[in-house]
Amino acid sequence: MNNKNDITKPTPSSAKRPSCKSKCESESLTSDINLTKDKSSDPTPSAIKEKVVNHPCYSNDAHHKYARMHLPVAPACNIQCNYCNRKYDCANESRPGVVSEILTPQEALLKAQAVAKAIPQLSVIGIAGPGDPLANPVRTMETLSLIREAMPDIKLCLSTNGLTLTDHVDELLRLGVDHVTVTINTLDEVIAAQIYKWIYYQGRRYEGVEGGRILIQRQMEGIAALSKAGILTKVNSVMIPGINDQHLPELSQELRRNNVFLHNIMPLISKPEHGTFFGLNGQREPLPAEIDEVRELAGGNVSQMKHCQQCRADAVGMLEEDRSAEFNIKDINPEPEDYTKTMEGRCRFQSAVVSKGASETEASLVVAVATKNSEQIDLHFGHADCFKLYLVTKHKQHYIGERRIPRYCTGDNHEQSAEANETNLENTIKALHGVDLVLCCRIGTPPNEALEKVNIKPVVDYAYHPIDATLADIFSNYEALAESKWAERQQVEVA
Ligand code: CLF
Ligand code: SF4
Repeated sequence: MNNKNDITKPTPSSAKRPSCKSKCESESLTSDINLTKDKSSDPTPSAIKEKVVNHPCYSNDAHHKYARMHLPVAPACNIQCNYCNRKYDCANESRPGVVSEILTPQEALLKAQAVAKAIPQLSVIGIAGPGDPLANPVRTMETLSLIREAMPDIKLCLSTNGLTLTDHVDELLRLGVDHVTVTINTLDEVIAAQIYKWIYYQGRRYEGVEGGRILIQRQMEGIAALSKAGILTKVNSVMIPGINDQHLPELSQELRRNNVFLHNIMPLISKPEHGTFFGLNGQREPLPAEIDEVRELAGGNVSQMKHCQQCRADAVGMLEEDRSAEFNIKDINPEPEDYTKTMEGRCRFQSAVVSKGASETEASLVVAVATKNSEQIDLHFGHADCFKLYLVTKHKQHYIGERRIPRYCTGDNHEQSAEANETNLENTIKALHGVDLVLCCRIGTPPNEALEKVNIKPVVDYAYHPIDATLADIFSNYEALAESKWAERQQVEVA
């Protein structure tokens, strides 16, 4: 039995049927936010909306328009789940933990750039295995860092069992990982003992209830740390009939208390041919009606994801498809073209998607905004580490995505900063490729000149104005610029 006095064990309140019907389809996420803290540093509704609007897993609507890819750089795992066997690979099989090849961080970057070019819908790159990304921290962080530096228009995502999550939250935040998924199957150590064969923690192997207790404690500390860091957190739970199915609504109550944004209750995959403990021992999979019932109960607490495809750890493409077989590393050109060119094509494609084709038939402007809260133009150019990109036509404004950059202004030490600033400025200008206007609240002379040189117009006239109202107003002030850029583009296309 559980030891109720054990301070390492979370203490969920008892499960009960929610009084309201689940209204939590993920398309309504932006208006149904589970963040309950009242701190001024919390993300604004606009910031959260922009985080999820083009993430295919976090938004039901986005998965019809945007693609994801997983980079299989993390072979090892620090726990053994009874539903996982990473030994077997079958190209026709789609389940977590399965991959056709393990990549080095450098190969992962090559593949990521090739996929970003071939699939302009690609908005997010995640590391999800085939083991646990954080049981392979060096390979995982190096890969994330390479992608962050070379591909400013890509969102970064990570999926983990949570055992060592707290040790890495600061680094994930520094690398601009906005979305983390933690797989939590139970808060009860007795149930955990039936799901996990062992865990390996701080140089020791733990089994049974003891292993379960440590894992649960670390997972809950991990999601608390993510919430504190402002990283959007999703929890995946594998529903195992007869083991944790009745417990999942109770788990979702605790997730709500920890500001988890989205809960993804996934059916157990359990076939003898997969060679897993559960598969070999006849553990059955849940029926669709059973999953619906549990999601309905849990949905009263946390928004439910219902479109998960239980992707392979090397999945590529829209969620409903897997194009991983088209992108084997041996077939990828080891000399990729300059990513700025790829990024320009991707921006144009994504502009057409968000504007439903308007950007291809009329003059428009791509506007980059320096903003802390996604509601006002409230950042100095040199203090931005991310610019939000919008497409503005005569009649409408649309959010496209973002460009992550190294902060131009790095510190107080003058000697060091001058050199670092120069490199950062160069990278920032490169990352803004394809942008027409930059809105910020202030800008120094060197960046101002550097932007003008590459035909990007810096604008400070709207400092501290609301973004929405500014974008609605700005086209009329820069219509001539939009028309001349449009004419230029038409000429290039004819040539
Ligand atoms: Fe991958 Fe997971 Fe990021 Fe999505 S998948 S790391 S959040 S980018 Fe998505 Fe695939 Fe389901 Fe995962 S459909 S298995 S939930
Ligand atoms: Fe497999 Fe993931 Fe469980 Fe590790 S954490 S055993 S990789 S399912």
